[in-house]
Amino acid sequence: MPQAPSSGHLYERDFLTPGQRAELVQWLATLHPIWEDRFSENHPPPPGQKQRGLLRPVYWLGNWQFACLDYYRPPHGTRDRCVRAEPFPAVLAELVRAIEALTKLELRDADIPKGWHLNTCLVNFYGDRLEGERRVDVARVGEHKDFEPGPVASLSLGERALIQFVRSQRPGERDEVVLQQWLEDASLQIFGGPRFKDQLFHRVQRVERKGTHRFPMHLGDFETRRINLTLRYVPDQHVVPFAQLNAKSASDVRGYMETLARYAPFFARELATAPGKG
Ligand SMILES: O=C(O)CCC(=O)C(=O)O
Repeated sequence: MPQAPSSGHLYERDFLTPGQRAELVQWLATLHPIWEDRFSENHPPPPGQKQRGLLRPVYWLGNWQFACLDYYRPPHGTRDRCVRAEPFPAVLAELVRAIEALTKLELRDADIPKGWHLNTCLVNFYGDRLEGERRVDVARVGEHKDFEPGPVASLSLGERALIQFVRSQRPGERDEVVLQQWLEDASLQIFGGPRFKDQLFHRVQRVERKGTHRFPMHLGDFETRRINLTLRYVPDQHVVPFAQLNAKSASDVRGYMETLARYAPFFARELATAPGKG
């Protein structure tokens, strides 16, 4: 049964049936996730910051929010940020319908914006990166907010992860942990409302290393022990085909699109219809 339904945070263990889980894992194994840099030529680091890679490989469905385009940040950062991407596979589309229905049942109407539907999926891969001879655990995410409007749902696969919702304190003081939750294999978490979306930050503090889960991904040396799918809503008018992206942003992400197109015909078609092809 869902916990704490009225608080804006809901956690359901064993949300996925073994059949759904197996189908999801089988589909995930066909993906070729990419490593993105945080900044780019036309979106350089702000003063005092340096170029850096994301800690984990990612894959997006519905629309791709390239890190160098700085993600979707309404009200001002909505244009040229969400690039049309592949649709959800059937198994995920069916889960999304159930998750949307559950969200509408359990969260307050006031916390669900008009037109809200889960049309965006970020797939995060957590594990160890090989640096020379050394395995480096990069299975964590620093505190941040998800700026897409309305509730966010997240499906977890693999080793347990500790997610914390925190309140920022003054510089030099430790953040206050307001709620923490272990996210187990096959579980669903939904959070929404002003407290969880606007006031608190969230972070993945660590991912267990029990050795019970390993996912065979197309990720070379990277050893994946957890996969998380976060489902979000971007108003459809803010999702643009690559061909309609402004010239500077298109130039910044063309290389990623070309890498994706090696394995996903969808991206090859998007590139083929874009100005400056070939
Ligand atoms: O991996 C998770 O459980 C959460 C990921 C996350 O915070 C995000 O994608 O914004």
